[in-house]
Amino acid sequence: MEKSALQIARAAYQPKLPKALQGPVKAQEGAATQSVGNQDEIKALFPNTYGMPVVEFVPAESENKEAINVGIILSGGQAPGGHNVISGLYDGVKSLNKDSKLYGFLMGPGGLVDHKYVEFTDEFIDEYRNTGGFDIIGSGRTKLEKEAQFESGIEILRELGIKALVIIGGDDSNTNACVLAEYYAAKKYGVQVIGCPKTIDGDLKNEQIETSFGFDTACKTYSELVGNIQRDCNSARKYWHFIKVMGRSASHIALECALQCQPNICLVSEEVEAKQMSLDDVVTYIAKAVAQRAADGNNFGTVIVPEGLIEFIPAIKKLIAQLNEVLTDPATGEPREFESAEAQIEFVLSNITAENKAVLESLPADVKRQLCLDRDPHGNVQVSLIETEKLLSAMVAKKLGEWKKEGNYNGKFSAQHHFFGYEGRCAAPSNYDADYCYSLGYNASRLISNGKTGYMSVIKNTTAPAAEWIAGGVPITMMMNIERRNGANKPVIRKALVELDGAPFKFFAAHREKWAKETCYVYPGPIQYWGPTEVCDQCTKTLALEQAK
Ligand code: FBP
Repeated sequence: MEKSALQIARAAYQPKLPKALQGPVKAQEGAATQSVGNQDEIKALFPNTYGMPVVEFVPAESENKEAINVGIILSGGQAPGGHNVISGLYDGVKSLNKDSKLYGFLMGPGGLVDHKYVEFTDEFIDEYRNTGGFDIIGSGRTKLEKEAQFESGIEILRELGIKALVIIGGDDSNTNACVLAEYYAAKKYGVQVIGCPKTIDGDLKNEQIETSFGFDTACKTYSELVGNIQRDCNSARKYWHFIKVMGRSASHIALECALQCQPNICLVSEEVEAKQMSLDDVVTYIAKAVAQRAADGNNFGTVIVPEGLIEFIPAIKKLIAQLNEVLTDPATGEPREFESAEAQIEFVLSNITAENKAVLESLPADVKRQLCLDRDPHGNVQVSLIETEKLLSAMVAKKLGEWKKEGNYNGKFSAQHHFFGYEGRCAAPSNYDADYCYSLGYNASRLISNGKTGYMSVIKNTTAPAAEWIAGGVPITMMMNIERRNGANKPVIRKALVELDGAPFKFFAAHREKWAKETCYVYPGPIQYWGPTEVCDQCTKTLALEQAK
């Protein structure tokens, strides 16, 4: 594979490990744990993996050095640092015993079910150290949740002598990792399952997980781009830029970009929902800021729009909830099949309430179509396909036109649109993500050698220098509760949305009026890998504000 100069230099970077993982470790166990909600139901569903203690690794004299064969799966959307989780796990199992083997299942969980895999070697792994992307083995969104899949999986695991499986994924994939761990434990198959917290969206975090990997690099990549646009915007002074950023549900990415770049406007879906804002309220909010800046002679600005916004507007949220119900076949729990898109739309229109139908009919034709048709394999609306940034700017233009006629606005409004998503998901990992991911992978090897299953690999205290990071594991059941998903009650890991009383949002809320009126853009520039710590080794502003004691 041909490499750029940066890739060659980056390959030589040795990711930092917490001090506790630099030699032999032993597991220090805490008290029995409870799930975050619905304790009795979760306990009944996970009798073999419920209530286990939180684990912290501390230095030991010696450790279990038995050779072990391990498998790894990348699940869901790409996130910078995935290759370092794999190289960390590889180095971890090899440091235990050079005869240990690591296998990668290809193209996501489907690789386990279909028995498609590769064995990692030194040369193979070395090609991918500190690089972005998931292309080392590919990723996929196949849901691993059926007994037949688990049984097919065990066949290949037995054939390869694999005793532990590491699943790198977001909340849904880690929930499924836990279901698999429980299944294999109940059947006494002797295969451990360990999860690893991944998603650029940043919504897999809680008391135990400080951040999901990839969030840091993705936000820094988007912030560089937002900063570049702001500089262009402030140079030409003639456009309003509507910038949508990824985040299927939570607005953490939008908020982090706002904290880094100080745009004129940043919408936060969670606030829109809490304030019960309608689409028209959101449009009026933006239009007022545009009009206020126009009155000051500033016919330009930037608006950051979170990808998931549409799902948080209460009337649309209600509509989507009903769409999810009617489009799921109650007999199988699977999406209903239709002969054509038209038949699907027809079915939807005749099976939803009059109120929801009115909301659906009020939306532009393409948005209406996307809501009715497109679902990912987890049954979620594919919000990345909905062009919210264009929808909003068209509605703002219309409103300003009305105000102009009434004599309440006298500016110029010309919009540009951007969507930053795929640009950031495979970026070369920042030093933070390179170190964090390598540590997560290496740490997973110690969870395995300590016999754990149904645990998520966790690294804490990450606002401190890497040597002071704390390594360990958290039982996945501890993060679960029961939620309604696609027409059924399911055990799931609770998704972390932006907390409106949390430090990052409060900081933003305290500054946004000034940022809207004045032009106080910050231009963060590209990620730096070499140089002073305050430039190269910083965590996100979200994490710094959250962890500030
Ligand atoms: P994960 O939650 O699987 O990490 O993926 C998140 C995400 O990047 C979202 O931000 C985005 O909405 C979605 O993936 C896009 O998915 P796809 O790659 O299937 O288009």
